[in-house]
Amino acid sequence: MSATIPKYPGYAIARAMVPKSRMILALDVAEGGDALRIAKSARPYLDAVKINWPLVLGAGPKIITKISKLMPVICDFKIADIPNTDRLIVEQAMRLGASAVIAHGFTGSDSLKACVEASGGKVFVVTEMSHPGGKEFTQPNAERIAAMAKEQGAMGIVAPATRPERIARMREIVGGLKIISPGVGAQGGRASDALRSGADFVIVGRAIYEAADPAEAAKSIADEISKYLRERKS
Ligand code: 3DU
Repeated sequence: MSATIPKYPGYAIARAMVPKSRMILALDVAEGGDALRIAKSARPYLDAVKINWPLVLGAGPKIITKISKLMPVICDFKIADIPNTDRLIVEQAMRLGASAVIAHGFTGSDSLKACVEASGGKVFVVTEMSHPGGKEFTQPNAERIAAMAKEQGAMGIVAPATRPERIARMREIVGGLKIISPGVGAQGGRASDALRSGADFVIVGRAIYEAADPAEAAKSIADEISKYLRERKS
């Protein structure tokens, strides 16, 4: 694993990213003021914020920098290009303050290698997607992609909370890599089921940012998680 680029602002935060709540907010709102308000109010219940295209296109790339001052930011750009373009995208995301990026794996090992090198290893690789269509093309290739993520020195993988049994299968393949799992709430998955199956963090979007009180919604999922973690310990 290459770790040659430690100078980006998010790098130190990434090293400090230890699981507390085990929850990552998918902040898919398009307006910067809304994004900051929701991130600030839900912050006590979060380990990180995931930023995707809706917010970057709506509020501009500097929103990554602003939110990275509150919490670690994972840039979910689903990077999927030739190695050189992948490297250029990752460099910009890290320069803006991202602690990690999300890349697709289907583009192959050379593309993933470029992402790993450009981020100092801070890449999560999409394996099987959580929506119904994720079964068509991503599921048949997910196990190979997970194995490649491990071989190439990625930090972790993205696996579906909508199919906890698939998280368990991915865990067998990736060993100690981090697993982050979207699909909790609006897509029907449950946080405790995802964690029980081997996820390290769950990703929650609409169930928090569309709620009348996002902090309260985040708290209720955080409570479910803490209850599960207490039971697991005892
Ligand atoms: O369904 P939600 O609103 O909780 O948002 C889920 C987020 O996770 C959203 O940003 C989506 O782009 C991302 N994601 C998936 O939902 C499924 C995947 O397989 C990968 C990422």
